[in-house]
Parts: sequence; C-alpha cells; structure tokens
Amino acid sequence: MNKKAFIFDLDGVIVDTAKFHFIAWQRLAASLDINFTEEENEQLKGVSRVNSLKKILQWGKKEISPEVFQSKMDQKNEEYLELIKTLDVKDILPGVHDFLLELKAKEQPIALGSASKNARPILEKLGIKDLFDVIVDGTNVTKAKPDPEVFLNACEQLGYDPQESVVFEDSVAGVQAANTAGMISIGLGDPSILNEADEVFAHFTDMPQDYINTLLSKNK
Ligand code: B16
Ligand code: MG
Repeated sequence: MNKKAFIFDLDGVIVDTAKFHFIAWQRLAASLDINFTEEENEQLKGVSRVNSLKKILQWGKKEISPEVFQSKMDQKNEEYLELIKTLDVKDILPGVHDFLLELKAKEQPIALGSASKNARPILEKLGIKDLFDVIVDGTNVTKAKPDPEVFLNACEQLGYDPQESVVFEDSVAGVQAANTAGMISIGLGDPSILNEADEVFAHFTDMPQDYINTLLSKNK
C-alpha cells in the first residue's frame, strides 16, 4: 500500500491547550504590567516558550535580567501545568482520535512534531501516546518553527522523505515550517489566517470521506 509520513502538531491540532497557554501568558504579562491581547497570543502559537516570552517583553517594551527571565518562564509553565492538570481523553479535538485510528488501521507511520516541552505528558493524559511511532517535541529540537527542524527530524526518524510527508498544523509558523521542508501542509483553523497552507479545515470532522486516501495520492 501507498504510504506517507503523517506528522501532527499538538497544541491546537490534537488538543485545545492554546486557551491555557493564553491564560498563563496573560497572568505572566500582568505580573510585568504588560497588557497582552488575544491577537498577540495568535502570534505565539507554535512559538517556543523562550521566544514567546521574548516577544511579550518586546511588545510591552520591558527589559528584565536573565535571572528574572528564567523565573518568569518557570512561573508561566507552573501556571500552565496547573491549568492542564485535568486534561483527559474528552479533550481531544473533534475527529482527531478517529483519524489517528484510521491511519493505524492503514498501517501508516505517525509522528508528533510539537514545539512543546510538555508534549509527552499531555499525550499520556489524553491516552493516545502509543499511537505515535515517533515523538519530536521541544525537548529534542534547537530551532523553533518556522524553522522546519522539528518536521524534518520527524520524517527522518520515520524513514521518509519530506516530499512523502503530510503535516497538520494550526499555527502560521508551523505551516511555514512544513512548506519550507517541502511537505504537504494541512491547516486546522481559520483559512484567512492559515492562507499559506495547501488546504485548510476548521476541524478534522470537516475533511471529506476517504481523505486519507486523497492525501496518499497527493503531491506537494
Ligand atoms: P511549552 P505546538 C507550542 O506547541 C504551542 O503552540 C505554543 O503556544 C507554546 O508556547 C509552545 O508549544 C511551547 O510549549 O511551554 O509547553 O514547552 O503547537 O508546537 O504543539
Ligand atoms: Mg499548534
């Protein structure tokens, strides 16, 4: 059977943790007297923790010492972990679980390609960690999206070329990373925001019947 490497982003694609990142960043920004908006949060999707804090400080025109910077990152993560404490299988976004099971049934290789350092514990909470053949996350990569490192690393570990890979992403930076790698990019979210993606759906449940077969015969 025809095969491709199927690579999934985590936050915003498999689970809606974006709202928890937003709350945690907003509290953090408030502690520094910085006003942080939802529009700004949109620009942090797919962006690593350290780069997110750098951007917030830039927007708020604030400078802090390296020690305070580290403690603010730790504080944000503690708040975030507290907010996601109760995540479970019910929090998987609509259609994703079935899509993953269908890929498994078709013996297609599956990888995670996430910027998050919390990816593994989150997949465990959701009860779907074992569905992934390869996990590449914020603990394995040095260059953040839009650099394609995370996705190139994932397809390489699966033993596929970038041209034989499909990426599912909710962030602009992630779609750009997939495109730079030469991979098929499928956006999940708003088409006016993800306009660089090869195709965009609001949810996995909006994909046409037999979409996996369509992707298997699709070229970039
Ligand atoms: P953490 P993804 C990204 O995950 C999030 O979209 C982004 O908002 C977050 O700052 C980043 O992970 C780092 O997450 O603080 O948990 O290491 O979308 O690439 O799965
Ligand atoms: Mg994401």
